[in-house]
Amino acid sequence: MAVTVKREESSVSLFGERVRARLELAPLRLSLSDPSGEVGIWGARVAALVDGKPRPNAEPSGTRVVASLVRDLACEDDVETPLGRAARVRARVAVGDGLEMGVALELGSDWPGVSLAVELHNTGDRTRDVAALEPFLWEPGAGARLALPGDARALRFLALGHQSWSPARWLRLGEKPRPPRRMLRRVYASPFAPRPRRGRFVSESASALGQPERTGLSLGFTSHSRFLSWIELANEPGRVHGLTARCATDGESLAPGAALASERLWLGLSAPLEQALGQWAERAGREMSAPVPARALSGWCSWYRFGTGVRAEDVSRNVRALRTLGAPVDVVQIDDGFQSAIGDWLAPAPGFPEGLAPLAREIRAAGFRAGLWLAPFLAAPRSRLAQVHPEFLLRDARGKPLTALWNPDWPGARCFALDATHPGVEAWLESLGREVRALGFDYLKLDFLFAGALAGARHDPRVPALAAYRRGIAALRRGAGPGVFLLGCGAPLGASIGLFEGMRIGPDVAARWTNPIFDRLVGVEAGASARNALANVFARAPLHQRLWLNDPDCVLLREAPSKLSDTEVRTLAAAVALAGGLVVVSDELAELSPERRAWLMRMLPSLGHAPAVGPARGGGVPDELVTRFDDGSALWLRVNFGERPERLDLDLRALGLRGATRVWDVFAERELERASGELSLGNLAPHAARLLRLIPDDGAARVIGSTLHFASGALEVESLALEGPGAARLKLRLPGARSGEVALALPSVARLVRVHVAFDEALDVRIQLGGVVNPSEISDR
Ligand code: 9PG
Repeated sequence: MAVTVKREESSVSLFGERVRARLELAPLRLSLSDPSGEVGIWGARVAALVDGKPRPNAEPSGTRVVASLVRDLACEDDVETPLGRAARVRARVAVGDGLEMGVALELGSDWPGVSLAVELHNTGDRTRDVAALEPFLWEPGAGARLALPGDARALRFLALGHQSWSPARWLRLGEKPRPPRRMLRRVYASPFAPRPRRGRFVSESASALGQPERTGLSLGFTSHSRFLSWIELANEPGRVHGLTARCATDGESLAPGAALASERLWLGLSAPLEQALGQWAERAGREMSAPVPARALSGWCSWYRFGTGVRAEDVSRNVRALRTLGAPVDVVQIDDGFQSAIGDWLAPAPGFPEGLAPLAREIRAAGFRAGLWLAPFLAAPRSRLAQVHPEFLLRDARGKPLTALWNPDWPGARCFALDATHPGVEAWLESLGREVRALGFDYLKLDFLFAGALAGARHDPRVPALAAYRRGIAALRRGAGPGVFLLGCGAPLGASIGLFEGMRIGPDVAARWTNPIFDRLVGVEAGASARNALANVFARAPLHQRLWLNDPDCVLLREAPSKLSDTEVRTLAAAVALAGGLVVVSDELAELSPERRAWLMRMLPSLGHAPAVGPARGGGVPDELVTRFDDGSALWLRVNFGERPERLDLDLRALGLRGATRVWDVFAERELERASGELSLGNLAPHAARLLRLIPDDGAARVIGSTLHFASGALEVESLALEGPGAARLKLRLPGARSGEVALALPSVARLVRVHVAFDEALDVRIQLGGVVNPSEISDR
C-alpha cells in the first residue's frame, strides 16, 4: 500500500499504514498521530534562533523566528529518501524579516513515523548569525495537543547523556536531573546544550517520551554531519510544557542568498515505549551508513588489571594463558600505559623496552587480532607533540590552549585537546593510523574522544565542532586502512554514528559495585563501578547492532583483588553476556579460579543478538533484557539494581510464550517446574541477577539447558535428532575448549537426560538411552 497524500485548501495530510501526518499551511503546523487519530502530537512549529550565538551550556543568545505562512507546496508520491522510498511534501515557508524556510516532510508506507528536514534561507540583504535550528518546537495551546495513553503523571522522558560515559536515564516529569559539575561539564556534557535542571530535561541526539509499556514518542536526529543536536522537554509533575528538537550551529553566519540545513529529524510513535530508542537508532544507523560488523567480537584488555603500569610481559603472559585456556577470544588489546606520554603514541614507555611491533607480532602469532588504545585528540602539555606543534592545540577565545580534562592517572594530569581543522592535525592523525597499522594493530580503541568535539576557537572557524570531530576520525581511519576495527570510547555518541564498528556505551566498570565518592565529585553516576556501567548497558541496549556493536565495558571475573561479591560478579557477567555486544575480559587470567574461568568460557563467543529491553523501574533504569531466538525460545535476564530484595514474577505471555514453557535456571543449572502464563520466582536479592532459558514445550526432542555457555543451548546446539526409540544424535558446535553438561528432553523419556560432554570446537555423538536415564561421560577427547 502506498502513502495517500491528501491536499486540502489549508492543509496537506499523509496517510501511511501505521501513522498519519498533517501539515497545516497557514500558519505552518505539524502533527503526527496513529491512524485512529487518538494518540499523537499536534500543532508543532518549525523555528530557528537568529542574530545570536550558541553559548556553552546555556541558552543560545538570539531571537526565535518561526516558520509561518506556506508559500509554495510540492507533493511527490514516491521518492527515494535516506530511509527508503517515501512520499514527500516540500514547503517554502515565510519567516519574515528577510528569512524563509524550506521544510520537507517524508513518510514511507510502513513507517511508524516521519522524517523532517528544515533549511533556513537568507532572502534579505544582510548577513545573519544563526545560533540554532529547531525543526520541531511544540508547546501546548490552541490546536497544539499531546495525547499519549496512560496517566500523565506516569510519563517518562529518556535523557541520553552526551558521550559514552555519561549516564542515560528515564526521568519522571518534575524530577531533578543530575547534570555534571561545572569542572567536568566539558567531559560529560555536550558543549552547547543547556544545562538540565528541574523542569527542563535535555537528551542528546534523541529521546523518547511516554508511559512505560504503552505507546510513546520516538524523537531523534538521524543525520549527524555538521551540528550537535538534542531534545529538550519543559515539564513539571504531570505536565509537559514543551518539546523541542534543536541543533546548535557552533556560530554560523548566513550571507544574503545563502541557506543552512538542519540535521534531519525522526518523529515516530513507538508501541511500546521501550522500543522507541531502537526505532530511532535503526534509522539513524541506516542514514549514516553505520558500519556494523556481522559478528560481535570478544577480547582481552589490559586496563582493569594493570592500569597505566602495564608492561609488555603482562600482555605476553595473558596471551599464553588465553591459548592454554582455549578461550576463543578475537582480540588482545593493550590499553593506556604503553606510551611515553599522552600524544607521543609511537614512543614506548619503559615497560615496553622492545617497542610495540614484537608484541603485536606475538599476539597475532597466537591467533588473535592485536588491539591498541589511543586518545587521538589529546596531548599532554609536556608531550613532544604539544611542544613541537603548539599550533595543533585547540584554543579558547583568548587564544590559550584549552584544557580538555584533568586525569589523575596521568603525569601532570592536565591534557590539551587537538584541533582537527588544522591541516597538520588531520595529516598527523592519518599518519598515526598508518603507523599503528604498520606496527600490526588492526583494532583501535579510540578514547577520550569528546575532546575532538569541544567548543573552541578552531583553526578553521567555519567548521563546527561535530564536523571537526568527524574529520579527525575519518583521517585516522584513512591512515589505518581497510579492515580496521574502530572502537569508540568517551565518545560523543550522536556525532559518532557511522564512524565506528564498536562503541562504549557506559562509564568504566570496576571491581566494586558502586562508587559514591566519585559520583558525588562528578555530579552524575559515572564513577567507575559495576552498577554504573550496567545501568547504561540496560538503558542503551537498543543501540546495539543498529548504530554499532555496543561495548558494555569489560567483565572482571577475579575473586581478588575485588570488592565485588560472588553475586555481583555473576550479575556483571550475565548482563555483559546478554547485552550481546563485545565481551572483553580484563583480568590476569592465571589469577582466576577454575570456577571463574568456567564463567569466562560461558560468555564466549558473544551471543551476538540484540536483546529487547524491559521498562524502566526505580532509579530510571530498565532491569530486564530479553533475547528472542527464531525457534520461539528466549533468554531472560533480570537484575536487582536496588538495595532491597525484590519480588520476581515473570509474565511469559508478554514474552510471546503463550503455552506451556520449559524453564532452565541458568545459574542453578537445573530445570524448574513447567510453567504457563505467570511464573512466580520468589525474591531476588539486592545486586543479584536471575537468568532463565525459556523454551516452548512442544514435546519434541530439545536441548533444555547447558552449562557450556550462558546461552544454555541457544548458541551451541547445531542439531538434535531422534534416531529410533531411546536414541538420539546430538551435534554441538562452540569454539574453544569445552566441557560441561547438556540437558536434553527426549519424547520417550520422562526425566531430563543430562549428558557430560568435553570437546574442542565441535561434537557429534549418538546417545543410547537403553533404559538408562543418565548416560555416563560422552567425550571426543
Ligand atoms: C585508560 C582508561 C580506559 C577506560 C576508559 C577511560 O575522567 N577521567 O579522568 C577518566 C579517566 C579514565 C577513564 C575515564 C575517565 O577511563 O573508559 O576503559 O581505557 O580510559 O586511561
